[in-house]
Amino acid sequence: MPNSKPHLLIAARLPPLYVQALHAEYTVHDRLHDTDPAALARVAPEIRAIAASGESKVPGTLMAQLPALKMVSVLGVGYDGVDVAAAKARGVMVTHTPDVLNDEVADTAIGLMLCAARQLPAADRYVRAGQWLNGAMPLTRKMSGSRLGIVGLGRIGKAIADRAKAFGMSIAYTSRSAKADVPYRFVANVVDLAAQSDFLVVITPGGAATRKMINAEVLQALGPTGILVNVARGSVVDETALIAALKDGALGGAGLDVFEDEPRVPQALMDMPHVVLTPHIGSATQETRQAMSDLALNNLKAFFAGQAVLTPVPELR
Ligand code: 8YV
Repeated sequence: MPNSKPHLLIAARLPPLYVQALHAEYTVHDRLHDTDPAALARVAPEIRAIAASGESKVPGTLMAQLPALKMVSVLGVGYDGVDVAAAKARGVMVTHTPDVLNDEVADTAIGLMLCAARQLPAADRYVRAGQWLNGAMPLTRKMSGSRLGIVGLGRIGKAIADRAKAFGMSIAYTSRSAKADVPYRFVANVVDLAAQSDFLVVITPGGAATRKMINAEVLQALGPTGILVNVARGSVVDETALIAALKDGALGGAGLDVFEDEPRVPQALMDMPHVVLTPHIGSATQETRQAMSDLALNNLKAFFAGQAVLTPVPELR
């Protein structure tokens, strides 16, 4: 019997639990565009869908190589790597996985704030290295009761604010416009927000509109005791300016889950013991990746059954 499973291209490294589920329903071509363009050219006329991650690049040039492409399913809330305008022009649907990861990414942001303020990773290293025997570790900074600035008050930003309330933090935010439905203080300008914050947490979408939004001026405003946390996209922060600010003490510290050129992290950041670094794990728990995988699969399933997809990206709603 001929293989009747629809052909699908995986655009980037995806979590194994999702890849396994994809194999059950589709004829999967894993990253052929990167590893074997000639093989991709042979199967290109068959490929009807792309499975991508939040970090994947799905440019218009890739879509143009796939004449039967009708659907891009992103495992992630962010889809800044997908050329949505090109997809729209070709009649290609794009879906993502909002909401199911709000708690996880918000938990990660709070974890990075605590780790950077209280220096928990350094404290762990202190004990393991036997340094406690020589005396107490240097004092750190208090998080409870301090001032939080949130850059981007979307679904995840609000989940971060909910948690910060329990820490007695005063909460302000910046976004394209003030939100009517929140009790937090709106600050129109990100430099002003930074100047009024002890912690600046970045959770705004990536892409051209926010590229290097957190620049030298913002970091300067956050100041020598300020802490920057980025759980959005590396592209939102000017990494060169960040390294310079951390080096010369213009900025107090940072907790970073995302970087400009993942998985490559600048050596200068790795050499700073007071900076907390994690490998883009904002949504990376068994439970949340399962929920994201289920939603991404259900979007594909609905599409191939001729039904409305569950979570199209806003531009294609
Ligand atoms: C990744 C993310 O998508 O949701 C996003 O936008 O950045 C992450 O959750 C995740 O790494 C899946 O690949």
